[in-house]
Amino acid sequence: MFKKIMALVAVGVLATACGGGGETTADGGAPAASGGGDSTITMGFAQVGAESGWRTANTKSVQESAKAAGIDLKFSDAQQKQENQIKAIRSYIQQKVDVIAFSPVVESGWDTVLQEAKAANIPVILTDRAVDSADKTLYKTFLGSDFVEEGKKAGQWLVEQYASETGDVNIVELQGTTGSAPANDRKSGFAEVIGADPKFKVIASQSGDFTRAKGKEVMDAFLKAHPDIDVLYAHNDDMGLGAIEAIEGAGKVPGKDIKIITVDAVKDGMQALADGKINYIVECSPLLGPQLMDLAKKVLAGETVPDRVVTEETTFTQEQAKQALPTRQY
Ligand code: GZL
Ligand code: ZN
Repeated sequence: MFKKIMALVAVGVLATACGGGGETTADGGAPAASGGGDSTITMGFAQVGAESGWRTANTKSVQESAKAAGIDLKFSDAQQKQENQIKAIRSYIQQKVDVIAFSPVVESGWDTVLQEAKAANIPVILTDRAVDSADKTLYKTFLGSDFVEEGKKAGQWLVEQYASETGDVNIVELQGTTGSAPANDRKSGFAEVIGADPKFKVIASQSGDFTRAKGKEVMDAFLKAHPDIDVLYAHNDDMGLGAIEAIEGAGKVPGKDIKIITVDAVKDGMQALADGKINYIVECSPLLGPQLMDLAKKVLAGETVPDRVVTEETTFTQEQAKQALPTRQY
């Protein structure tokens, strides 16, 4: 929409300038494009799904920010399926949106559709998760957290908590969606930090697909196979909350018998942290909407934007959660 207007304006100006044909409006501007268009930017956003509290908060941030920025948002939910996201991106290309933004559910398999967007001269902005495309011209910028850093922060807390421990520390890990950037990177960052001390043993590690249901199911299996679990590292709060149900179902006390570290810091996670059922949460902010809309306007105005915009985020102990809860935005 936005691009067509600009083209019309150009034609309009040319027409008046060289006195050629092409009717113009009274003020000499070009006639408004069909469909009563104005200079509104149209953005196509292909969301992962609605798998977690984080995702719901992220969707809300994108939708509210588009409205506040006067950007016309087309929005799709892919139910965590890559083929649905690709279909959505293709439909945005057909609709000739001005800009496409999305959070790639997994890292690989995007080059073809991103080349189609490039060929259609529609800029793409990555938000939240990254792609592994070698061709960096396929997108304008990547706005999101540093997931390796998040994994390291989780590992760092564990190293500090068990500094005086001489025996083995048996860890089970609930990974995020297989193949997703947050799962790959939170795993590697954590492993790098705890790898410094052989007492830390990851005795089981499996995907819970970022959902509560799957987190509970996999934790049930871990508990049956391992009576000796000391720590759970879950790649998001939702899987941690599902695991808490499994731990309590096994007659153990979450936060005491089994220490729990999660990532996100959504409201339900922070409540469990304040209640002592989780021991530490590494924040991953879903509030990417305002920065996304700002980046889209800059890209469409032809301004250069940084290749990478890393979101600001922190960590929470049980005490800090009690302080932060009352004013938590998500
Ligand atoms: C991280 C995001 C992850 C969250 C999960 O930025 O992609 O996906 O950590 C969400 O809660 O499902
Ligand atoms: Zn065991």
